[in-house]
Amino acid sequence: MGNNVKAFIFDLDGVITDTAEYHFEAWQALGKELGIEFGREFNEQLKGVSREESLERILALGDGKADLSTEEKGRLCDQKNVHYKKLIQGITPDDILPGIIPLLEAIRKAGIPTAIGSASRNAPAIISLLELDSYFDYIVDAGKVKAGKPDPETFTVAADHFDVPYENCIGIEDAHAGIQALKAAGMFAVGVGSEEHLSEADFLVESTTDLKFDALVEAFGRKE
Ligand code: B16
Ligand code: MG
Repeated sequence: MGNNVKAFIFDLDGVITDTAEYHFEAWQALGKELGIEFGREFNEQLKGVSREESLERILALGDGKADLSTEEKGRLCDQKNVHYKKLIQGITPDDILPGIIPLLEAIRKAGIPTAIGSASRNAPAIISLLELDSYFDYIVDAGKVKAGKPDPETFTVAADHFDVPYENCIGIEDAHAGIQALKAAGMFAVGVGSEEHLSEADFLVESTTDLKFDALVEAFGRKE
């Protein structure tokens, strides 16, 4: 089983661990300073998109704030990241989402390579805090790509690293922008979350607990 699956590529935030909550807290704090308030529904739009694009979307909510200089925007991104890095310091292996370790073990047993495809420049640090380094053969973060999700580059760079065809890759994502990136790459897109946000996924599960190796490979096989 799984003969034609040549790589598994995992999004980080929302799939391996729930750092979205920390991103939300840090962006909300920055927003408050700028007089821009937003809640969880708006935060959905920040999932999977880059730090810079997240700031643009927040500023667009505020009165004329989108006109800030590039330097000022860079400073605000740095400020958010300093806060975010403080918040993630407490991450431990207990923060790995349910179902992920059994899935990674099954993939290892099948001898299929694994990568992280994340928009976060903090991805390598988070994988280390989770003590998952030995489960991933390669990490693609924002520092390795020119265009972030929904552009396919985050995922194609990972497949190219393993020298495997895109159509033989399974990608797992929790964000709309991430599913779009996987589809644009021609990969099999597994969504974790609600139909409302991830309707374009090839295979949808409600939570990471439902990410079972056999079910994923079988769904991939049905699509072929
Ligand atoms: P950083 P993912 C994404 O991670 C987050 O979902 C998104 O909210 C964040 O803005 C982006 O990383 C950049 O993160 O500021 O740490 O570089 O879902 O692609 O793993
Ligand atoms: Mg994500």
